[in-house]
Amino acid sequence: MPRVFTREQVERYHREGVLFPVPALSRREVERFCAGYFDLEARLGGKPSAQQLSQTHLYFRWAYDLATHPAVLDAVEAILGPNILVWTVSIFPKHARDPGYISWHQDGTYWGLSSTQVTTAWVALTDSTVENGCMRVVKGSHARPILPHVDTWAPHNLLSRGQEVQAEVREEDATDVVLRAGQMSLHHVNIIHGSNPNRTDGRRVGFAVRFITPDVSQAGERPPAVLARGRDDFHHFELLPKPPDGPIDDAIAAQAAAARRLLEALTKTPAAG
Ligand SMILES: O=C(O)CCC(=O)C(=O)O
Repeated sequence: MPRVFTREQVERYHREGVLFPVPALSRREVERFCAGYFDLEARLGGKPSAQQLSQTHLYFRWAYDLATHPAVLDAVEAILGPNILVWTVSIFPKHARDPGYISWHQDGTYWGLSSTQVTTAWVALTDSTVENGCMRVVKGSHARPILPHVDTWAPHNLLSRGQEVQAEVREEDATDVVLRAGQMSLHHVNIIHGSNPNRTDGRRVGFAVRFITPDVSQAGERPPAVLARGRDDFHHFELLPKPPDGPIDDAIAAQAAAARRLLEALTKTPAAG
């Protein structure tokens, strides 16, 4: 197993439900992945929603290469073990002075997955700061049971239905996950997390890769996944290959359809996202 973390760091992840900052990308790699993302964003009209931006790794080579980057996978392997699937990918952009925020929530509430062998690598494509609305977490909250959530439909909430956990989160219990471009965090599927609006003139972009172990299943028909490392002896997912570097218009149409399918699948679970 690649040793990217000390035993203490792995234990901290399991105790706190989050680990950061983890180095992942070089400056050149950040430039390459940002170029891929900003091109896609422009082609989608300049301000696509997070829901429009899911599953990019299945159709764009740059997004596949980022989701399966060796440094990302080495870190995930230290948490989940040698057999790893990319379940889904989401991108969370916040534009300059963007009022968009993410309410406190637990992902495990609405993903419809059969176990908590799930971790998210949130890779910063720009600096992610307190001022521009970095992710925030409540350390240790993943150890509590899944709490009730409501759909608020709040207009600037970046989650599809504005899902919000029904628990008061005190400011002093929140930790800011501050990252430089190219660094990432890992967070547990049940940790309470959210983020504030962007109060700066620059943008904030996070590329979130959701990883599972192959024994995990998802309610519904065999959804797509990517075998990132090791083997899959369970066959709960349809394993898709690395996407070709083909015509971008075809890739955009196929990705839009996949994003719609994922949203529909998640909408079938309570308090969906
Ligand atoms: O990008 C953010 O601010 C929050 C992201 C998030 O909710 C997630 O990755 O699960």
